[in-house]
Amino acid sequence: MKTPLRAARRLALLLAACALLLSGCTPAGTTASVTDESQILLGFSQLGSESAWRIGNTKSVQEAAKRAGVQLMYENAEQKQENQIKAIRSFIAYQVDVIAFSPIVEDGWDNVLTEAKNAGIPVLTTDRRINTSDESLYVGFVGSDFEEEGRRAGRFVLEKMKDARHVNIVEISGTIDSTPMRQRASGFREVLGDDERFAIVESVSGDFLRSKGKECMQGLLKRHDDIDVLYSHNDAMTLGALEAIEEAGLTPGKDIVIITVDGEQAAIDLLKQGKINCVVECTPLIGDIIMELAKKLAAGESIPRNTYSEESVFTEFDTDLDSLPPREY
Ligand code: GYE
Repeated sequence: MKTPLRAARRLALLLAACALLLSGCTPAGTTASVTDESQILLGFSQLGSESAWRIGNTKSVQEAAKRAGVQLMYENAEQKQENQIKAIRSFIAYQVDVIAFSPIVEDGWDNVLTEAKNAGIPVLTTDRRINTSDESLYVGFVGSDFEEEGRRAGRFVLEKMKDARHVNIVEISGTIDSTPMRQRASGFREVLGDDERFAIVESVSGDFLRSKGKECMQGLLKRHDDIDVLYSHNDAMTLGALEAIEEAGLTPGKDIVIITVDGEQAAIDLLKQGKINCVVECTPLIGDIIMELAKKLAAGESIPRNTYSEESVFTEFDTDLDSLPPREY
């Protein structure tokens, strides 16, 4: 069944490439080139470019595809679920071998993934997860353990504030209904448990964006004059929040303890300067493992249901921060 479909697909791609060559342009965000028959074709729907993390993730996927000899159809959904759904439909129309996508939110994928399943195309979710009652709609997940990231943030609060009698915490969370937002919040709460010394006085969503992180922090500082700890779900929002804190005449890292997630270079630099107290690592560098899994799927092999990245945590208590190699994001 695969051979005639593949031939038809290659022909469609060839015609599309010729048309593009003649018109001298390429469609925005699409990478489709015609190469040899043995290459697998992977459709990858990225959710957007909201943070340095995301940009590092896109780069990791694109470079890994080249290294692995995987032909990549890449689409950027610019933060819109409907664009991701369209991209997945176009991958199905092209009869790609494998679909990988980083779902912006967890709900709302059943219809399009049923179409992929009916077309016989295996689907891998990368970075974030989906919520579905039909677990057969995707074959596997590759990315981070966000619950553990939340727990690591919570454990740092316990350590740092061990002598405090009462701790007021504010939280700036990621995109509502996204996996990292839900799980980073729940892992954090799991560790703080019902220890009454710790009060999460307010939680607001900054959508993983630097500008919104700043706006959120400005609002939080207006509404609360006794914030001890900021737990921010990503570095981009943290960078914005730090601006708001400094503009309010406070010193981040001292007046307010700052905990952030991702570990981009900018956050590590601020940790070294004492403006951030704890960086929970979340790596976007999952391109190589995505290619490995995609090749297995294209060959009809099975893959693990979950593949997690190995991650660490960097804090003001570490003595070897200066020996950290430069970050790739
Ligand atoms: O933490 C954030 C990005 O889904 C893990 O999305 C990813 C998150 C990451 O915008 O910076």
